[in-house]
Amino acid sequence: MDTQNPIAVQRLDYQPSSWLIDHVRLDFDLHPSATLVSSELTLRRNPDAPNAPDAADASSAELTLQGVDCELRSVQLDGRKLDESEYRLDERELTIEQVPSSCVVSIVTCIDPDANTALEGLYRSSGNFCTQCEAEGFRKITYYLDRPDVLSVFDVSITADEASYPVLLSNGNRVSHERLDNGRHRVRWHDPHPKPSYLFALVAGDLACIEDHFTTASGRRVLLQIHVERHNLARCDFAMESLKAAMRWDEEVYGLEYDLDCFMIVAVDDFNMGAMENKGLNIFNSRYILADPQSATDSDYMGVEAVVAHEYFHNWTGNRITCRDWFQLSLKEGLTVFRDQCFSSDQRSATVKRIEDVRLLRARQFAEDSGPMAHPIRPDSYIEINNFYTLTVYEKGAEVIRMMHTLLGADRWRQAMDVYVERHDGSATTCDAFVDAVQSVTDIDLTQFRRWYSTAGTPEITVREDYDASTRRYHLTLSQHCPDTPGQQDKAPLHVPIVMGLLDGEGRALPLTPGQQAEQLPDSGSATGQHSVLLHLREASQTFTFEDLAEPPHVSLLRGFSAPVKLHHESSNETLAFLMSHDSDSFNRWDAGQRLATRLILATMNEDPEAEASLDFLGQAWERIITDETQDPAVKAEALSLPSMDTLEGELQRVDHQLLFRAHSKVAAVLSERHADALESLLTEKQSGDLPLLDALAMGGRKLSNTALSLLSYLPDERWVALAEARYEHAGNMTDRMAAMAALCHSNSDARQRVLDDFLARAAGHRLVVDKWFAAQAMARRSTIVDDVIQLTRHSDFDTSNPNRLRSLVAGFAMNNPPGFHAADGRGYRFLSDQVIALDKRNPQLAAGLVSPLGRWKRLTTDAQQLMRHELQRIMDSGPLSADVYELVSKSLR
Ligand code: B3K
Ligand code: ZN
Repeated sequence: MDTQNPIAVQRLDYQPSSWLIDHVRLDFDLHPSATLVSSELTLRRNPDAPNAPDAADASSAELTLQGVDCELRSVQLDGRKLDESEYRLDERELTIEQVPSSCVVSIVTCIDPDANTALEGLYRSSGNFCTQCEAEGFRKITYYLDRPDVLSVFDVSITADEASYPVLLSNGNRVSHERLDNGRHRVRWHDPHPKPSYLFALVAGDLACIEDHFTTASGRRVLLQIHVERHNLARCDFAMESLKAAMRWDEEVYGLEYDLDCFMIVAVDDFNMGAMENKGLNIFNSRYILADPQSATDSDYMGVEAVVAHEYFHNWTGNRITCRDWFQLSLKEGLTVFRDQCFSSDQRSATVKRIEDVRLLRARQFAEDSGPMAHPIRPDSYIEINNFYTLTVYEKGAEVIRMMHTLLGADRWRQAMDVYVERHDGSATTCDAFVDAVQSVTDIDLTQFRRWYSTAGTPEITVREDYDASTRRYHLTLSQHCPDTPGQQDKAPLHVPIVMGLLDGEGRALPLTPGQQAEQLPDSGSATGQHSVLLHLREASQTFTFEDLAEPPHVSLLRGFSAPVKLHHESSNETLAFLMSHDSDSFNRWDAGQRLATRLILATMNEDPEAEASLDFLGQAWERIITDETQDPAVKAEALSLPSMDTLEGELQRVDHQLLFRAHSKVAAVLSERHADALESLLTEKQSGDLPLLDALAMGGRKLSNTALSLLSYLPDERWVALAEARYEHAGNMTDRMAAMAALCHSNSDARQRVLDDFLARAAGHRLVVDKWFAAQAMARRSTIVDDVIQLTRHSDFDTSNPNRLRSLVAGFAMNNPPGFHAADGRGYRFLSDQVIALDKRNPQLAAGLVSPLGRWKRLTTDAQQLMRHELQRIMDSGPLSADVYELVSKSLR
């Protein structure tokens, strides 16, 4: 693209398409470096477009189709081959000048899948053909109206060499198979559901599959297939179980059934993201399908379950009801993330799931909100849409949906979803239309709530408490403010649902009579709901009064993290420790511990004498947690995990990473020292070895003992290395083996190398396991880390053409190793910018995915700022950039 003149697309410029494609026929003649794609588009003018002709008007008009990197071989209009003078062609578009109001356009293009290193459009992975079309990859296959609001019925035929590509797949139902005489064969597919081009998929390869069936609530028998390379066949069972569980859950919770005769998943090794929800033919990064005890950790298993469910849930929220334009991306992504979060939390511990999701939001999404790319969940403008598949659109988008769920309660929420599906099934729509559907079932006025869709940044809520003994009244004043973000100043207040409760001095929940401003929680039957009320914070500052309290209460705010905000609440050590023990809301018990730990780490960093007192409170609380036999071990593990460096960064205006890291490590070391005996016995205690691998208790036990190990790794090597090596040797599963290796990577011991060598040898080339070997080393807290990482880029197993491998080392280092990445001499920054520059030429999306750690310079110390800016500038000056990298780097430099 012309980086001097990037074209920004604006949300408010949306216009309906002038043309519609009712039907498309696609014929693929597959060859690795010259695939012929013949298309036949049945077009008509869109009656709903501005300047649409009336029915009687048969006059002709211009037709512009998008196409990139495809060689145009021929164009026909209603069967007549067009002369070059009858159309215009440039690098992005094909324009046919005079086209009658309804017609058939036939196009032949030739594309080169083997040269496609960007992994967008049609490409090859491990010798097999596959596609990735969202957001705008279809235009790399043929010229088309490549936009999500043009929905067509697809008929696809695929012709390929039968020996090399015995399996030929596309969306919908298989219609026919024929053997041709030259060793080639042809399969035809028909997808009855009109869909936009971004949901098109094709796969051709030498694949094996596992099969199962699912009978829908209304009795339709659906064939389920997971296709993988033959040697991976034994690793697909968990993904299949997850798929069936997700299908059942969507029927039970939302009444949504699957709608085709077969549902297929294909796993490929080279994939830019997690997975893709193509209609009836999901294509996955193999890391979200393949799992067995020897190669996958518990969290890998959970990742498979969540992503399989997420892509399946898109069948309704995304595919049947899709986005009108890409600014509406959160319509499908925020909603579908919310749905997969609820699904996962129904499978096992809801508390742990909520904690994990909030950790991610605070560590990564809050950072996005306070950085150069801050944008609302419904962005207003983009240069490259692929840059907006962000944590904001996905995770904060899910929080916005969750808030509506909280406001309505589960029953009303289901009604809202029913209305949404009823109104919009089979169409492309907007976030506004979604909220309209929600509004139609509730008396709560959502006008102000809609600002969540247009406001960037994390709102900050400051808390003030006043108790008046004479009137027995307790006043809670909440003030909200949302910091300025690029292009947005002085933001209007949001409607923030605050779920809260009050506790007396004994830790008993105080009965709250909902007054004018506080309401009974709609889901008052739920665990959180019983003693909680819902406050609607709508003003910049609002005081809520609670009557008839004999003593000043302890307040528990934002239960279950009822809104994606930062809370500024000056609570004493006593109060936080009290809430850690007594809050009836399990999420807030955990969060009180996080707040106490944050206070302790920041006080340690500032050499504040207060640190001592916080340490005592936290230390005693940990003692109680460790010895509490009744608690879920997974929840205990969360309670014994300190807030991450990224989360702590979010609490600071200016960050000195080395100082923060030293304080973080010191606190970890002191706490480990205090509890060393208990932590060691957590490591050596009888593990729940007999329980089934994925039993919640067994998983929780592993999580707890591995948390203990990770804490011990802050002590001098001689205290824990032997233990870790023994644990590695006796590990019966990948979770324990990986945790022991990761801990040993921090040490300077011989054991480290022994274990690394052994791990790599055992991996025996299994790609996902080798990725772990790189990732564990990338995260090491070693003073030589930058050199170690550079050295690893020269390892024979390092491969920049495989996104998983590249990310495991490079993103692993830049995003999960703050002390290494922020090395004072700037070599961490230099390493990353070198990678971005080199990668941008091959795979812009992957390169762009690495840029964000370089965008946060404004919050660094002056020296670090200069070093980081220098690297951004170096990328900018390195030659023509992709639109992807250009957009992120130029916005980061502003
Ligand atoms: N919709 C895809 C993501 C596409 C990313 C394009 N750059 C997967 C998902 O969110 O389910
Ligand atoms: Zn999605």
